[in-house]
Amino acid sequence: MRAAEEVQPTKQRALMLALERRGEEWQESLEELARLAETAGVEVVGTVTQRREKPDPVYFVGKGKAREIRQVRGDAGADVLLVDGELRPGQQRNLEEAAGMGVLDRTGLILEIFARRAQSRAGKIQVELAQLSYLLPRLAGKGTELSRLGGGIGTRGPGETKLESDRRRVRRRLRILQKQVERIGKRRAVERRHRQEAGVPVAALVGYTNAGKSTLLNSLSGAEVFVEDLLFATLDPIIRRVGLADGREFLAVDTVGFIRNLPHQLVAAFHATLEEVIEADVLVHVVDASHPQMEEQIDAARRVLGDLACAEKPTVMAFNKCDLVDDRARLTERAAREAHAVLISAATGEGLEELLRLVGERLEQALVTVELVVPWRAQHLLSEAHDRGRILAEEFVEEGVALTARVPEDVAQRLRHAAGAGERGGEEE
Ligand SMILES: Nc1nc2c(ncn2[C@@H]2O[C@H](COP(=O)(O)OP(=O)(O)OP(=O)(O)O)[C@@H](O)[C@H]2O)c(=O)[nH]1
Ligand SMILES: [Mg+2]
Repeated sequence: MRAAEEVQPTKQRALMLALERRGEEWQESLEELARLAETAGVEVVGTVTQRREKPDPVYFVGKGKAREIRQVRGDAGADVLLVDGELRPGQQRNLEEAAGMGVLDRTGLILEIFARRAQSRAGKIQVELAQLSYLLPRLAGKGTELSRLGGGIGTRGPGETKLESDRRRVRRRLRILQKQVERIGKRRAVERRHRQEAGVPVAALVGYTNAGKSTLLNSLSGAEVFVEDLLFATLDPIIRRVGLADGREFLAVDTVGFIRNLPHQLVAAFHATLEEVIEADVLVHVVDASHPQMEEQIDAARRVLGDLACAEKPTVMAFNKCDLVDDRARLTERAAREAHAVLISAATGEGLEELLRLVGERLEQALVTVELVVPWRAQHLLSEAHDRGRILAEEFVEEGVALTARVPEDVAQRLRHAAGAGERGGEEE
């Protein structure tokens, strides 16, 4: 009996639990949780909700409701409870106790998905770091077992005996992982520096998960990037060279998708990956225009960009999947509300020329690398470079300041002019 079960593992069955909060879009959030469950390979067999404004500090929902879940669980044959929200470690334990089943909150579920998707060494290290930072405060009382990640999701843990040694092990492992992530960050920084010195600008494809970023990268560059109709298909940054109509080139970076309330453990652990976005010259914000929650997804992506201090970067909005949209007029109107926007279909190729034209335009306003000596009498340009660009290196030399910086094109021109004038020993400005 048992052996047969293990050979043919049945799909895990989940109950979802959410609070019906007034004015908050809890239904959309719940739909997204269902999508996340599907991505994690879990079948949703029922939903329990409770109308209340604030989570109960002990059980997340009321105690009565928590007991009710135990009943529903039996009827539906569910083995894991997915909570649409963030549980404090204590709430998670109490709810597990009351409901009599494994409990996973939204962050825990997203971490499970990331763990399954991570392919590269760097991706795996970053996911493990995020998972352990999430797990550490939960290793108390009847917590969740470390090894549960290998088995089904939300499996219940072993009890108290191993706890102290578990905690020590986790802390030690966390330190090692943090060092490794630092190294990844440094290596990527060096690679970026080389790209910048080569003078090829970078456009990062950003946006909500499943918007079509990887499909777009494929159509733009002919690359074969993993595309799937699931959330978080891409975890590692992928970089491809793309040509513009006028012969210029840029590098397109495809990276991890965003989501509403992206867990902060993930943002922290994936900093080395998100750095590709932070350091890009231009952003292409890819939007799934066929999605009923398009506006919420745009907002969610913008919030993440804000967290990364990228809200002010030159951006092109690409309203993708327009082949699936019936009301073109309405979408065109919506796009017109953005300063730089275009309707595209990464699948059919529609609008891609216009997209490239816009990206080219935005790249001109983006930063370029200069490496020169700013003569002493042109020091006012230095403060402008500080204000409007990014200083990569600065060193005092006899003739002035040896500067390597990324600055807007107009500042670059004046810097070059001043440096050139310095070389000729001219006095003109
Ligand atoms: N009809 C249509 N489908 C598209 C288009 N672009 C992407 N898709 C589909 O949308 C799904 C998601 O596409 P991906 O390119 O994997 O999306 P992504 O933004 O890279 O997703 P993550 O890596 O998970 O963040 C796939 O099934 C694609 O085939 C489009 O223009 N039209
Ligand atoms: Mg992708």
